[in-house]
Amino acid sequence: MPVAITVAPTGPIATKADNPSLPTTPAEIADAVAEAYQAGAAVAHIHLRDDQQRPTADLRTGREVMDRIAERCPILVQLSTGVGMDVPFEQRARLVELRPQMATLNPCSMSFGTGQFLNPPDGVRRLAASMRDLGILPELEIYDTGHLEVCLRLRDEGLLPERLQFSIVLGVRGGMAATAENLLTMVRRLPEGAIWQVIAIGRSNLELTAIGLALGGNARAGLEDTLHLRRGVLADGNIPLVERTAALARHLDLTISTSEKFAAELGFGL
Ligand code: KMH
Ligand code: ZN
Repeated sequence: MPVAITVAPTGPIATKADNPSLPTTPAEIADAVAEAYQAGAAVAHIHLRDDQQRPTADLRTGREVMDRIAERCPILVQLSTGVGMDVPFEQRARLVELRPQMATLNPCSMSFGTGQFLNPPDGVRRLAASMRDLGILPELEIYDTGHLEVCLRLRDEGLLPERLQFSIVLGVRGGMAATAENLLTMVRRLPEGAIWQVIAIGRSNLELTAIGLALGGNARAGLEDTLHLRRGVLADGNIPLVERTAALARHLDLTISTSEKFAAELGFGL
């Protein structure tokens, strides 16, 4: 199966003070996504920022970002319902009203760096049900083995599609450490036929992305996951990170999926 690369141009925490190339306005985010599409990304994982660079779940901002991306390229849009630690769950959940093709679903609450990431069980069930009803594919963000068990339970209750799509998140303080051993443990526990990728936060981004590709996973690249191209060297935008991931895949003799092919693999047309 060809490898789908997801670009994650902006996350919930860093600002331009951390890396001046971080896209934060709708125009900057759309530019970054369009360039990443040209560099081989099939999916864009999107966090929204307000004009003070703070994470927001504002629906108008979301509409503007989605429209600007659609004007530029046919990439699959995956809205983050994680948004940012300080945005209340119910506001975050409303983003599915924008009807992206995909959206993240974070199944459990946890400590997240110095903050707390609240995903209450009843809210998660409601969000999963609205994604199902609106035909939005959930990307299940699992930061620990227990998160996977919760997802399997939700699937058994009919709240998730039969074929699950996971992001195995490594390196968040509060979740699993970024080690090859943890990744292998998670991959072994995934249900048959699952689609998955590694999200490797911080220093081990390159190594764990490479191991994920070698194990048959998809890959994610972008400033949400690492601000650096290598130790001590800030990435000059998202493109060097996407290009690096595409090169890794090619060196491993893997073909890179298009948005259209990945949409077909996921069972919907573009
Ligand atoms: N940065 C990720 C590890 C989401 O997008 O749904 C956490 C996150 C979740 O931002
Ligand atoms: Zn995210």
